[in-house]
Amino acid sequence: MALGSNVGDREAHLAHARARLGALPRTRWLKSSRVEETAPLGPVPQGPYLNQMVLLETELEPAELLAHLHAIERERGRVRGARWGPRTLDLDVVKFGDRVVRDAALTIPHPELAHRDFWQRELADLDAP
Ligand code: A4P
Ligand code: MG
Repeated sequence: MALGSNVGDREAHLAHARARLGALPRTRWLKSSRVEETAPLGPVPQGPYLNQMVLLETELEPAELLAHLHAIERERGRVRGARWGPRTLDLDVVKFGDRVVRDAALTIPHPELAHRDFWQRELADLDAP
């Protein structure tokens, strides 16, 4: 699961997300990566992000997990503006075990997985002993 924030108190938004993800039903917190400051990607001019990756074990279905993620984003006042635009909190499912999902609401693995160096570094943190 990828966490991203580039508006407001970015550390506080990530801390809130970690706390809520660790308390999801039928879900166990395993570990988290480093927090990195990253230059904004994409066409919209905006401030730098804090990004982090967390590893969870869950019995939730991907769609159930997504509904929780949207609720957590809303708790931080997330307003859905331009795609790839600035946001208080963005929660993306990067991988879900070996599951492949391609429907209107979810694409797993996340299509940007191969293109984001910082995600690769953070995933490596999760792989480290
Ligand atoms: N959705 C589909 N697949 C997924 C998935 N695997 N995980 C759907 C989560 N959501 C997924 O998302 C729109 C819809 O995507 C969701 O309602 C869900 O049904 P959104 O969060 O409103 O839109 P978005 O985030 O603007 O678009 P998207 O495609 O999720 O973009 P990303 O990949 O989140 O990119 N620069 C830096 N440095 N760091 C960043 O983290 N992030 C973005 C946004 C742009 N630039 C960035 C970063
Ligand atoms: Mg997103």
